[in-house]
Amino acid sequence: MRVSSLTTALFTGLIAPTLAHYTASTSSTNSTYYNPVLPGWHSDPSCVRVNSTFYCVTSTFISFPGLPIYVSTDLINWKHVSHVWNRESQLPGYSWNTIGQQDGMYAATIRYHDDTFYVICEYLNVPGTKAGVLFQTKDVFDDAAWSSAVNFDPPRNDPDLFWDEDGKVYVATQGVFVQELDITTGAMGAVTSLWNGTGGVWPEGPHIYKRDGWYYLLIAEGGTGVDHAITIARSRNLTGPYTPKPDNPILTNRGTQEYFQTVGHGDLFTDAQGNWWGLCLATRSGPAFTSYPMGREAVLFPVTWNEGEWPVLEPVTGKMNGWQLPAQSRQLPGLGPFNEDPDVYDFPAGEPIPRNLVYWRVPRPGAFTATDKGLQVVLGRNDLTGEPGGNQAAAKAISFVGRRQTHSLFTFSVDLAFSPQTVDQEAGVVAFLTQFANIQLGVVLKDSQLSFRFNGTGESKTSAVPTAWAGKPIRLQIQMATLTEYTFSAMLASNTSTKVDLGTASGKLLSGESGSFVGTLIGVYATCNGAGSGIDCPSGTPNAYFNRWRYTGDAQYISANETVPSTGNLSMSAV
Ligand SMILES: *[C@@H]1O[C@H](CO)[C@@H](O)[C@H](O)[C@H]1NC(C)=O
Ligand SMILES: *[C@@H]1O[C@H](CO)[C@@H](O)[C@H](O)[C@H]1NC(C)=O
Ligand SMILES: *[C@@H]1O[C@H](CO)[C@@H](O)[C@H](O)[C@H]1NC(C)=O
Ligand SMILES: *[C@@H]1O[C@H](CO)[C@@H](O)[C@H](O)[C@H]1NC(C)=O
Ligand SMILES: *[C@@H]1O[C@H](CO)[C@@H](O)[C@H](O)[C@H]1NC(C)=O
Ligand SMILES: *[C@@H]1O[C@H](CO)[C@@H](O)[C@H](O)[C@H]1NC(C)=O
Ligand SMILES: *[C@@H]1O[C@H](CO)[C@@H](O)[C@H](O)[C@H]1NC(C)=O
Ligand SMILES: CC(=O)N[C@H]1CO[C@H](CO)[C@@H](O)[C@@H]1O
Repeated sequence: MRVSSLTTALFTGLIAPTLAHYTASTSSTNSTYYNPVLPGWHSDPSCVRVNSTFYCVTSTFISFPGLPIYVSTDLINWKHVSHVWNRESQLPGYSWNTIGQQDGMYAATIRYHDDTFYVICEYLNVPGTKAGVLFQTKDVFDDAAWSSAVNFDPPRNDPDLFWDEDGKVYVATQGVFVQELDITTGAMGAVTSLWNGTGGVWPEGPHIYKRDGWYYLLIAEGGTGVDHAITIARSRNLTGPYTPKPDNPILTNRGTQEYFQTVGHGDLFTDAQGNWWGLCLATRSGPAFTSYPMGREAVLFPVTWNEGEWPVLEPVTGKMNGWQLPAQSRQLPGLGPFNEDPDVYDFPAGEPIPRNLVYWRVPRPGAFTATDKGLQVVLGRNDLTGEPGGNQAAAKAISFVGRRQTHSLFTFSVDLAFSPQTVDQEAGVVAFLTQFANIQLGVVLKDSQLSFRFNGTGESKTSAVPTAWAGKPIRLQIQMATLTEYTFSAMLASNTSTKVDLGTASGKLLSGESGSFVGTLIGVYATCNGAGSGIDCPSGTPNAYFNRWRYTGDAQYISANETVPSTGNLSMSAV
């Protein structure tokens, strides 16, 4: 499948001239590379360099584990080494009381001070809690080393974390305001208004840098859609007054025909040579901005920042040229995977669930277990919308796990062993943006008939599972073979020639609206569709077993008509 789609691309001339994702330029010391460097849903990136290694965090809203840490020494290959928020006990009760689909962990900032990494964030919309959360660790490669949260009460979201030369710590937030923060107690000082931006809506995502005697204040403006932009101001004094750069914004694709839209919300850092770079978010939608199921992804841009001058940020496109990149390397400590690598998961008993698989809120204890039959999933009483429990009860009762769609074109398949006993017991695969925007293909008992149920439109379509398939593992597949459409198929795991396509759905269904801040996850679900009571299915409900989980990236689009292979694929062919 993936070979033929690549071949098609080659023969139709849709392939980029350079076949490597990353090539050192021959004519100068500068390098060529392709965006996004963190494909798939990776919004609001914040990054820091320590020694020769780069560390980034991205926003995750309601999904759990949250706040992934990606590490790289070459700015291209990013290894997913931990999650800052990885245990319920770090923020007891927060997740299960989170109702809105885009509540939870907003934009974070990562910084390093005194041999310690800090990640500061705001967890929005849990009544009765302080929203500010500050975590720390001395070992980013170990989930367990991340601390519980120090809570604080910021006036707005998107906290920055800045150590001034006198050792005082400041938190700037949306608006843009600044306050001193006691990082041990969470106590905050008086609020000062720093800057209202240049007039775009939602001045937010602030980061403060001190350079050559100036405090620089970098922010996002215009909202996180097609008007998004990065603007900057500076002052000799941390609390202002700040003077805007005369020709703001310093980075945007607003009003352009670029494939990469919504460019904004970034963070700047140097490499070990002293050259400046930045990461920000962008959406591969083109100006039409209608089909972009991966949502907001992270892109890398070179920055020229001469002493005493304003920084100059290179415009974001698919093919980039800039400072010489550090030597390509995948030699990094800790467990992965790398963001663009394929999934080859068989869930051996006793092994942890792979790090890049995430849930919608903290899962119920015991709901997902690696067993000798594959990934055992306990059916949730509620369907993926959260009904019939609704709202709060839904928090504990959705059985869903998935990985980010990290490629424009991909193939995902998994083998399902499931024998529903009672009407409406169901398990299957799903392309999931939110509880209100997802496309499902399940195996379900309808009347006394084992059936497929495809739901791509809100109206479901059922068809009988061939009688010869009864009792055998069924391979369910989701594929994007074009930029605009998902195809859902089923086949006998033991004979792929039996493959039947059961439905197609537009990528537009998983773009924006209830999920404008998030991005599509590809995974599996299981539900008894409201039988039972509270948050439990009736006792005796069989579990679903998912095995041979495979996800392969088939192509990355870097413009509406050019593709490049992913770094995940390059790594497999021994670069
Ligand atoms: C950076 O290098 C210094 C000096 O070798 C070392 O003490 C420190 O632990 C390193 N920090 C990280 C995060 O690697
Ligand atoms: C930002 O706007 C508010 C409301 O108009 C105003 O009170 C505040 O002083 C402004 N802040 C700055 C730094 O100009
Ligand atoms: C800097 O800000 C502080 C606190 O707001 C103020 O006391 C001081 O006068 C300011 N300095 C200058 C040079 O503006
Ligand atoms: C190399 O890239 C930097 C950053 O974009 C740019 O400032 C510089 O002009 C480039 N040099 C050459 C020789 O292209
Ligand atoms: C189909 O999915 C939509 C969400 O995309 C949901 O609102 C609807 O309830 C689902 N229908 C069924 C029968 O599950
Ligand atoms: C596999 O399925 C195809 C299509 O139904 C069928 O023609 C073929 O005989 C099957 N092969 C085996 C070994 O059962
Ligand atoms: C891609 O599309 C652009 C804009 O529509 C066009 O100018 C360009 O020639 C196309 N390139 C290829 C390789 O088809
Ligand atoms: C999209 C892409 O480049 N796919 C390639 C990934 O690597 C395999 C093995 O080298 C190739 O066969 C694919 O064509």
